[in-house]
Amino acid sequence: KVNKLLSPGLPCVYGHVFFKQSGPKEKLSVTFKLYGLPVYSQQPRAMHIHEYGDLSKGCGSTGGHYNPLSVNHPQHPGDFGNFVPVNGKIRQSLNSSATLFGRLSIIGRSVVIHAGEDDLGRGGNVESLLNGNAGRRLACCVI
Ligand SMILES: *[C@@H]1O[C@H](CO)[C@@H](O)[C@H](O)[C@H]1NC(C)=O
Ligand SMILES: [Cu+2]
Ligand SMILES: [Zn+2]
Repeated sequence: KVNKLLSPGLPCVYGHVFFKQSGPKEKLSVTFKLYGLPVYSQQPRAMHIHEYGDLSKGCGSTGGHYNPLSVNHPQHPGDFGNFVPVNGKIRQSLNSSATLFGRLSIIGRSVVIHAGEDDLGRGGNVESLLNGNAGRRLACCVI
């Protein structure tokens, strides 16, 4: 899937996020291949699964973090943490606690990459426990 952010003045991030899980009891592997970040910047960028796969108002209509169990950030199933681009690219894989199966499936939701760093719940304010104060939404796509 490919989607761009269309905010002027922000990097035009594009690429793919691959999800692979061979069964409901197996681990979900997530591979990020993202491009278009500033080549000389080592700014960490937060990535999350957001609740809605609704891009009708760009990344702004994807809602907050997908939080089916009503827990604090960064315990949401799609709290992927921070990614430091290398030469403007993020190419990384991780194992996630999210799932493609059953009632808590992330299919139809969205992935959002933010302009800023995720404070991982340590920001000392209410927003920190909701979204990690990760800033503007650079790009997003539907899972
Ligand atoms: C994901 O889990 C598998 C199986 O436990 C392991 O072999 C692999 O190294 C893990 N991948 C990452 C990126 O941590
Ligand atoms: Cu987010
Ligand atoms: Zn979160």
